[in-house]
Amino acid sequence: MTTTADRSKFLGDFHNAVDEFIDNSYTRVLIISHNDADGLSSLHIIQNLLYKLNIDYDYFIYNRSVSWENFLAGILSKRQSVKTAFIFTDLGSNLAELIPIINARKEHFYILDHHEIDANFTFDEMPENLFFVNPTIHGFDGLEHISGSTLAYMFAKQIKPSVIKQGWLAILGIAGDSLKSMDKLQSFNREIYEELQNEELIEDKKGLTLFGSMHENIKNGLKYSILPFIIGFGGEPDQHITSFLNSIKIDPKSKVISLTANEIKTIQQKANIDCYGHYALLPQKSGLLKHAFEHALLLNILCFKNISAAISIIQLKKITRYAKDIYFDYISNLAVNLKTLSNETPTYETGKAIFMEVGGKIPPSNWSDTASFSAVNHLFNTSKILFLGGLEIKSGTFKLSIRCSREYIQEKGNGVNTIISAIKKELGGVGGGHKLAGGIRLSKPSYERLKTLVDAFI
Ligand SMILES: [Mn+2]
Repeated sequence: MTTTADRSKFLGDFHNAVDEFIDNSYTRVLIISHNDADGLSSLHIIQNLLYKLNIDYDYFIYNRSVSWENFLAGILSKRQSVKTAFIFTDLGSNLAELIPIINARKEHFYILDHHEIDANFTFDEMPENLFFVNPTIHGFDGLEHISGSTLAYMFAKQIKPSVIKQGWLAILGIAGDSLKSMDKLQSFNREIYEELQNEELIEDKKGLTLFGSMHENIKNGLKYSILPFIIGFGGEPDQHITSFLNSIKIDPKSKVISLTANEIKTIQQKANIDCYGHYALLPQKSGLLKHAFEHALLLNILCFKNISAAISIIQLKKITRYAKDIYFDYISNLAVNLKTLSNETPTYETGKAIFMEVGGKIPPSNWSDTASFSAVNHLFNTSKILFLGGLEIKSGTFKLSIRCSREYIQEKGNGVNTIISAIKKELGGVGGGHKLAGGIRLSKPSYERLKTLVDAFI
């Protein structure tokens, strides 16, 4: 990827958007952002910029549950003013849908996104009032090279250098989107990570990485780590983990981040795990919120449960009781679900696909996240596509979460979204997704046909 990325073309788009934004001296800006940790971090960065510039602003969160047309219908006012601008962060690359809307407006639109554009879109008809900045069209990887919040941060800092103080927000976005240890960051993500580290706005540490539970003691760390999920410890009873730790003379109550180099070595050897790497701490926060990965995960969880709690918690130094309970509920359920899944054999398996029917074993509301983290943790054969789900009683349809690993994409190319389109064309159903993850609902007869035809769609 790095070899094909065209940095100067991307920076051309970027500086053009920055210059336009400065030259137009807008009086009002509407921010539209995505409902996840990366989106909320981007939102806060842009809000901070506008506050510093003394520009009046408002924001809206888009969760993709309605079309862009329906969503924007409630936001675009009858009165159009060239003194108003829209800034989209961490979303807005559905250009086939958005361009006709933007074409009909007078306001300027800035789209700062790192999601891939629609496969069949061609760039010949860009509206004059659209400033589209998306590094993926110039060959950058939207996960490893640049997050939505990294792009928002670069934009804001270019306009107002003092935005650097809010750079820690970009690290939240990176941690939430990339699901990797910080030593794996590349390109712009790496550059801003090092910049913020040098400015002491974040702290980089290395050690045992039990993401999801870095703020915990080692007993809970092994039990509730979701990245990696540790088979044999994850979701297992306390007693089992405690006696293991006692047998290797490690205090189960030791904090994960306080383990000595020798203790880490012993744990890795005796538990047969390989999880050592870099992680980021936010020096101005405490407890769970001090840990960038866990903070980001909390935002992602809250985005689905209580979006206003998610938006307000970014501002807090210390987690609320309410948020802490939700986080613990989530992580303990996920660990148990991943344990259940890792003990299951596929319900049905073909040359290219694995079907896991988990109805009655994992609650339907957890299917999607269980599927995602089983993919990230390679809990199923990574050369195949995972279809996880079952009959949803309330709708009477089969609900499937479809996942593949990044390794699969690198080797085989066809992503989940392409597979879903092929299934819908042949068997009907509703659904969609992106390269690595998506979902579909099918009638019972269609689901049965899918099981026999699946290899033809992949
Ligand atoms: Mn993002």
